[in-house]
Amino acid sequence: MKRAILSGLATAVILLGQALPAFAEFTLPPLPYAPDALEPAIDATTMTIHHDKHHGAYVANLNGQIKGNPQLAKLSLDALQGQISRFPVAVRNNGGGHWNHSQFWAVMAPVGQAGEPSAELLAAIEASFGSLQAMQTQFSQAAAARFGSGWAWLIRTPDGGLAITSTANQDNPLMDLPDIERGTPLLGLDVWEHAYYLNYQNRRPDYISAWWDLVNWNEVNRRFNASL
Ligand code: MN3
Repeated sequence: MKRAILSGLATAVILLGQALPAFAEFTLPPLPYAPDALEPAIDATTMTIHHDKHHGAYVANLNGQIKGNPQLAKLSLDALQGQISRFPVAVRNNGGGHWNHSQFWAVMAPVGQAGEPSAELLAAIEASFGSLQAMQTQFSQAAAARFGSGWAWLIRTPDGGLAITSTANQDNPLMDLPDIERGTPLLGLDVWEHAYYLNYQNRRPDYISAWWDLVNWNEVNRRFNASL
């Protein structure tokens, strides 16, 4: 009797396995801290709307593209970025939005928990920019100058150096697109108005300046080490 039940269970598991859809959906990662943890630089309402509604919509819309683009189901979010040119613009926008925001939450931390650049990262920054402050100035200028919506990035370039770049909309430096300076993102800042408008209105430079206190250098160090 017991054996029959187990056998029946095994059959059910096999049938269930066959009935499962042949794709894995993308999922919204939870914020790694409370929505108010980044105040006053970024307020809790902005964080909640940004994460739950904006990032949530990119994930839902990306999943909505799987049926029409079944090869999406076989790609990790990271791998998708490097072959984004094969896909329609809706996958580019929502797949980029999902990747970009997943990194954005991770590269921020509450003030006092943000660490500092490792000796190795600091040496690389000084080799490419002269000083940490010079890198931050160049990054802030790229973020302020990005017309309309987009992102500023510190990247590790294919030749091993570091560089500052920016991308429009939800593009990022991993994408295989002709108008993008490619590299491994170490730090990316969202300069869409939805990221700062409630608190800062049109004052994007003030948002950028306040954001530096939130940079999670422990995570940037980890991304730098992984890129070596
Ligand atoms: Mn955003």
